[in-house]
Order: sequence, then structure tokens, then C-alpha cells
Amino acid sequence: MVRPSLTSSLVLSATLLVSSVGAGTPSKPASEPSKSAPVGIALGDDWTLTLQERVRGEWRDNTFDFNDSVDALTDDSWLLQRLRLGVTWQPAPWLRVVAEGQDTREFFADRPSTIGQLGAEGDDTFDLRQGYIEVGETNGLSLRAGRQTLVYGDKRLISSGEWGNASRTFDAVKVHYQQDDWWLEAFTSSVVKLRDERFNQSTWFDGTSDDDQFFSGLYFSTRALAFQTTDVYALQLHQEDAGGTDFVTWGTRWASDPDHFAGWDYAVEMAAQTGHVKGKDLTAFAGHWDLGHTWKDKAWKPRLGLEYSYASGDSNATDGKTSTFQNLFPTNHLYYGYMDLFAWQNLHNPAAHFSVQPSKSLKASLDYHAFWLADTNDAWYRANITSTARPITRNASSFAGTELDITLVWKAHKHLEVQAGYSHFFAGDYLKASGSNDDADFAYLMVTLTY
Ligand SMILES: [Ca+2]
Ligand SMILES: [Ca+2]
Ligand SMILES: [Ca+2]
Ligand SMILES: [Ca+2]
Repeated sequence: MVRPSLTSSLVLSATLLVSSVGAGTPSKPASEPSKSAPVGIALGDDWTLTLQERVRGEWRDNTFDFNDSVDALTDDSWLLQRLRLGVTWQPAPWLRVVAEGQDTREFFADRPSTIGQLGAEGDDTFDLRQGYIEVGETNGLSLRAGRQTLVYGDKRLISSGEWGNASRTFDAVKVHYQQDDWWLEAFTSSVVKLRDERFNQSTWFDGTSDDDQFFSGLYFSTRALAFQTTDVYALQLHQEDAGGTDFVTWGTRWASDPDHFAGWDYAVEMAAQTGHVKGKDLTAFAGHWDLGHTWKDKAWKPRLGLEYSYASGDSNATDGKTSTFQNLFPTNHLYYGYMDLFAWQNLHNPAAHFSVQPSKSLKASLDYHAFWLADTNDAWYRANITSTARPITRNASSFAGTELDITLVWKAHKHLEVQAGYSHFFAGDYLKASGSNDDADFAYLMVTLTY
């Protein structure tokens, strides 16, 4: 088994040099709760308290079984509650220590409260979400080591997955080098696994070495072209799993400067993968293309956008090779329908987006998606990547269906955001060929308080 090579050795050599504040500034898509300005509550000169309380009520019908005649455990409503409490100690401009705990619960659900089971958000009693030390300068070299979030680009491949109640963190070492119009980051990490009533650990620090996961990367972002942000990245995932997983993702992302094209905007991301996954040779590709226009001088500033997402699927499950794009650690919720029925894997997804802003604090969006599987010899992957909607149905039509999403976001106060949504899924021919094919519905109301 080859150990992580390229990226992690770069991380380690860069670590020896080091020093600022990391994290690329990702664009903030409409539906992601804003992370803006959780400045915290000052507790004296060096100490700051941070707090987030989020509650989301969800109602789902047929989003798992697509069957009106069965009242499944997942045809239900529940309340997801999340509390985060953190403290930051910053005794000098070049030194910062952050510790944050999180408690997540799922109330009133019929399904078990085990994270991941039947799509459950589940329970994780107060545990360490972040705990890291950061040294260095904002405009130069910096290092962040410890438990932390990793967020890059539009979050299609690396994200803290904020929509999910538990979200995602990594045990990681990250080096950031910041210049005026570009930055470079190198990291090596291992995702933290959630276990209720036990301390959450990554495979890196759980005391065993036969199961380790290392996710490493180099991420470069520049504004050298004045009309867009240009990102280039290389990511490596290494896992000691059955058959062995070790592959590299090479990608690029372009996002237009919002003020450069008289209301027009675009975003492009393309990524290719080579290596092996669970012993199978991997060759895969995914892309996203988005074009929009905002009428900035019209009332309510309407924006109309058209987008297309593609991710390769596999054409033969038994040939020792795979072309299933590996979605890594994304926030799929934001991109392939808010019902979370799809991942960036084995997918053709054209979509139209319309939004208006009746006031500075209020935004309403309408999204319409159509979904085809890229290959019916591969699975229909849900947004969580791990579960599939149906067993593989080879001779079915590849048309999975369409989804309509209506979303309202109200920033009631700088510390308080209210979001509501309703979604309907119009079942397509793939469902008919593979079992029941009734439409599905989803509605939610979410309130987030952030200090
Ligand atoms: Ca049902
Ligand atoms: Ca735990
Ligand atoms: Ca281990
Ligand atoms: Ca194959």
C-alpha cells in the first residue's frame, strides 16, 4: 500500500517553514446558512465566546420509498437541534487557540436516532467539534493544527456540510500562504467519525494504523485574472480499506467577479480522478457549468440562471475498473436538489434557477432540476453518498425525475436567520422500472441564532 505521497509530503515540508488564517473564502450559495460575522461575545481582552443554536423542523413524504401506499419510518416529521459553544483565546495577533463543542439531537422521529441509519441525522451528545491552534500572520505564512473544518471553493468536494445537523470536521494540519491576489494551501487530514456517547475520533488518531484514512491536498487560488477567481487543486484520498483506496483528484474552478460583466455571472468547475478505489482502477470525471444574469437595477434584483452538472458513472460492475466519480467530502445539499436525493456521482443534472430579493434581508428562490443517471449500470447515489435510492436496475430508463424547490431566506437580524423551503419530486421512468414511483414531498423551517 502506497502511503500518501505527493501532497502530504508537500504539507509536511511546508509545515517546517511556516505561519495566517486559512480557509479559502468560498462563495455563499443561496441556501447555505450564512456564516457571516459570528464575531462572538468578548470576554475580556484575549477571550471570545462563540455560540450557535440551530433548530430545523422537517417534514418528509416518500423521499425514501417513493410509495404512497406505505407509511415508512422515513415518511415522518422530526426536529433537528444543534448547539455549538466555543471559546477563542487570542493573546497575540499571531497566535489563536480555538475550542468548540457541539451537541446534536433528532427529536420526534420514528426512525432510530443513529447517525446515518435510514438517513437519520441522529444524536451526538456534546463532543469536541473543533480544537486547534493557529500561528502565523494574516498576510504571509500560517499554520493551523488540530480538529478543524475544511472548506474549499464552492464546497462541491470539500466542505463542513453545514446543512447536515452534525456537519463535518477533520483532524488536520494545514499550511496557508497568503499574498495580495493569491493564496496557496496545503493540508493533510482525516475525517472525524461521529459516535454518540463516545469521543469522536478520526482513523488517524484512534490508536490503530490498519484502518487509517488520509485526505491531503494542495489548493491554489488567484485573482490574477481580474474578471474571475481561478482555483487549481490536487487532492489525494488514501484509505486502508478492503482492496485499498488511493486516488488523486485534479481540478479547477472559475468564478466570475460579480461586478465585471454587467450583471452576467458564471461558475465552472471540472475535476478528473485517477488511481484506485477499493481495489478497482479508477478513471472518473465531473463538471459543473453555471451561467446567470442579475437585473441589478430592477426592483427585487431578479437573477435567472441555467446550470448543468455531470458526474461519470460506471458501465460494468464486474470488470475490476470503475468510472464512478468520487464525491469526497461535499455539501451536496446546495446543488443537486434540496431533497438530498442526488450526489455528484453518476449524474446528468440540468437546472434552472430564479431568485428575487424583495429587500436586503429577504431572498426567495425557485429551482427546477431534471435528473438522469449517467449510466444505469451504476447506482443512483443519494446526497449522503453512502446510500442509494434503488438497487441497480440495468435496463431501466435513465430518467430519474425532476424536482422543484422553493426557498425563502430571511435575515431577521445580524444574529438571526430564518429559512423555509418546500420541495416536490416528480418521479421519473427509472423509478417506475425499479419499483414504486410515487412523487415525494419535503418541507422545512429552520431558525439559526449565531453569536
Ligand atoms: Ca411512503
Ligand atoms: Ca460523540
Ligand atoms: Ca487508525
Ligand atoms: Ca466497472
